[in-house]
Amino acid sequence: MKISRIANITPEALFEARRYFLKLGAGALVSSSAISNLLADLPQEANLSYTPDANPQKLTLNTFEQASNYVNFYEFSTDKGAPVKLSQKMKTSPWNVRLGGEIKTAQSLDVEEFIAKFGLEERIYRFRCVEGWSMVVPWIGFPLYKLLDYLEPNSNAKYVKFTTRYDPMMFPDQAKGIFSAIKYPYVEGLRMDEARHPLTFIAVGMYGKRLLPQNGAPIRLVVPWKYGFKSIKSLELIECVEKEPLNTWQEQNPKEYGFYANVNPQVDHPRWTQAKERLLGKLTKQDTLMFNGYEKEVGHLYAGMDLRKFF
Ligand SMILES: Nc1nc2c(c(=O)[nH]1)N[C@H]1C(S)=C(S)[C@@H](COP(=O)(O)O)O[C@H]1N2
Ligand SMILES: [Mo]
Repeated sequence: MKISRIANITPEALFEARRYFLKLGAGALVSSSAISNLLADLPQEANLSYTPDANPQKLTLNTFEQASNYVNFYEFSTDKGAPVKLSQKMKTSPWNVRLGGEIKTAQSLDVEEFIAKFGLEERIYRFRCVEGWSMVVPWIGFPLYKLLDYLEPNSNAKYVKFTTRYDPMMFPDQAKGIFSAIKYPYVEGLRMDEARHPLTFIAVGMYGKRLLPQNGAPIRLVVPWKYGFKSIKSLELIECVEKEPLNTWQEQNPKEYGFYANVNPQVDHPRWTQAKERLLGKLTKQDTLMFNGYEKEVGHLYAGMDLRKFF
């Protein structure tokens, strides 16, 4: 098999590439990062292979253009459109994610290894930004519980903490130091039961292709029942931890943003209503749904909690 002939970087292709090198007898010398370096030269625009979402709720998708041209990615810019151009040169492959904290074996995995280990499926989810806009996106990735099962968290692991890459050469706003828009690296967190919920997703693609840089390439979190800021982009580190992580937006402004950030039309932001939202591409607003329409699936996680206090 010639590596240069792999059109699709599927799990099968990665395994075959690995087998090919092992056959060469260079096993000990060929690390997984060497393989991902080779795969990095392959065209990233190749379609991914994945199990499609049957879309039982018949959600109407936003267009790829809408979802990839109106973004929030402060590491590039606080502007909604500027990250599109500013992120064009972002080098997203090879890309290792470190895995640590209260787990059996600390390690790091390349994005291609996540794909090979956990497979890919599509999830069509509503996505609601705390600012009051929303969209419907077909993400490609795998549920976070698959990674957590593999990492075997110990009994101290009560939360999962996520950290975006810190690389001022890659991210212009990080290079501004004390003049940056927010404190970096961007951090997020989930309670372990939230992290293990089957809806909680790690995305490497959308609309059948790899994530574009501006959407958080090459690997990001997607938590569909929470405000968009929980869905942290361009992950560098995932840790299982004992204490509730102080997430970036809570640290930035604790009166306005909390840890939970569950979509809730009944609890307004101090400066605007959360009862309605503007779906990208629409001129009129629509009602925001409790837990962004996922109340049946996730409501039990918050039984007995005062959602005004735990906002
Ligand atoms: N690292 C990082 N992750 C981030 C952000 C960010 O600025 N930096 N913005 C968040 C916010 S506020 C939203 S609404 C979503 C936007 O995702 P999208 O641009 O792919 O729509 O990403 C979230 N993840
Ligand atoms: Mo957001």
